Amino acid sequence: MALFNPFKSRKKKNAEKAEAGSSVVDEVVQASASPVAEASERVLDAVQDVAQEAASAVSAATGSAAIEVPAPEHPTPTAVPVTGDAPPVGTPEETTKEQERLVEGLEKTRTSLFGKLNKLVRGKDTIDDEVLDELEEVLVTSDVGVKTTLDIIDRVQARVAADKYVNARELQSMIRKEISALMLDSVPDRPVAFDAPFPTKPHVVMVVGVNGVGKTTSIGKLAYRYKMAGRKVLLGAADTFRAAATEQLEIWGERAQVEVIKQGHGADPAAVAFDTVAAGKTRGSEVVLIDTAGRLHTKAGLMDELTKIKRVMDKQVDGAPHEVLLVLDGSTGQNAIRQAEVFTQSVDVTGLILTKLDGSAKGGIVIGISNEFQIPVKYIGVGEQIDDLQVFDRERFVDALFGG
Ligand SMILES: Nc1nc2c(ncn2[C@@H]2O[C@H](COP(=O)(O)OP(=O)(O)OP(=O)(O)O)[C@@H](O)[C@H]2O)c(=O)[nH]1
Ligand SMILES: [Mg+2]
Repeated sequence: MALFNPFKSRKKKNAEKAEAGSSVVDEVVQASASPVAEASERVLDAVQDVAQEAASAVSAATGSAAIEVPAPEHPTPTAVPVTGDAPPVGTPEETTKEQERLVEGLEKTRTSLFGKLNKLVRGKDTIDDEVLDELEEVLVTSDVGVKTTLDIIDRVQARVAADKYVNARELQSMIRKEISALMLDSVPDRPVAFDAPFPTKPHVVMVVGVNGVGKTTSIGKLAYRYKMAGRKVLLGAADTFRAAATEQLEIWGERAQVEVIKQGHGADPAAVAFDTVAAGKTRGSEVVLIDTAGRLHTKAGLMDELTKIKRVMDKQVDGAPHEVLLVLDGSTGQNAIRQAEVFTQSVDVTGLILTKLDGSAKGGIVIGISNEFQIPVKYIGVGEQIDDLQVFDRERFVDALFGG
């Protein structure tokens, strides 16, 4: 496997840095602008352009607004199982079950990361430049992300400089502490607990992301969790582009036993969002969750549409949407980071949902993404069932990642 390692040897790098005053980050930027990276980016863009144009042509032919590429595959509504044996929300039994699911889901990431870390410290007594170079490679290739890797290395290096007696065997517990410290917590205005009070009624949440990442599924799971916590929830079917998107949300609404406001295929998504927030107000809903069509992060027009949807909701309820949750498919590694980059530039993303962590070896992405974009990871998806969404808890996550 060709590893992405933008780093040179630490000694060489430090010498060059002193000489030219260049920074490690500069090197990384240059490395990512290499001909290979550029070429692969062009291929990706070209594929996306072709897909987008095809979607536009279909939309033009059908007379609907050309807004998005339909997701390749979708679950047949009855295919998603609902567990009947879920322990009651918020109980110790539920906490244990959630931790087990997380440990299970992160197994591949844990095995891979551990394997690399163990290999790294084997036969070494001290943390020297060579160990730090290898640690950089381990973290970058575990999808932790370049910026966060550098942050972790800097902190480890500072500790080593301050305490000469730190040895290589302690490296794992140091990394564990640093990882936990780097991840952000959610702010009180946007609580993660399903029974926590909101400052505004209704509390409006818009869910965005590229195609097929798990937006609608996550909304269904969120609705269920809020409902189980005794909250009054309303869903808005503002994905009016993809055929059967409304029906898919309605099925989740039935499962979670919450109502869905819809207008149907081809309607203006901003109008649906407006109606939903208005209905939420008159019905006394506490939480309003707005589903949106999957959109390619590279298309400015589609990103502008989100701004319009946001604007109309604010006319109904001050400050709405109070949260914009960006859903990222955790199994796509660096591609998810690229999506986050563009979405955060266009929309004011307030929180992240990382889905499909079950069975993925790329769980390391969770570590870097919150630090890289300074946005908290709020929820994680660990399966397709209705109770497979967890509030993100960094301690619990690090425990599941390192064991113990
Ligand atoms: N294994 C697993 N699958 C998931 C998870 N979340 C969503 N999925 C699956 O991902 C697929 C796409 O989910 P959707 O919720 O339809 O995705 P979407 O982002 O709404 O898609 P579009 O509306 O087309 O943009 C479905 O098959 C889901 O069951 C998860 O946490 N784990
Ligand atoms: Mg959807």
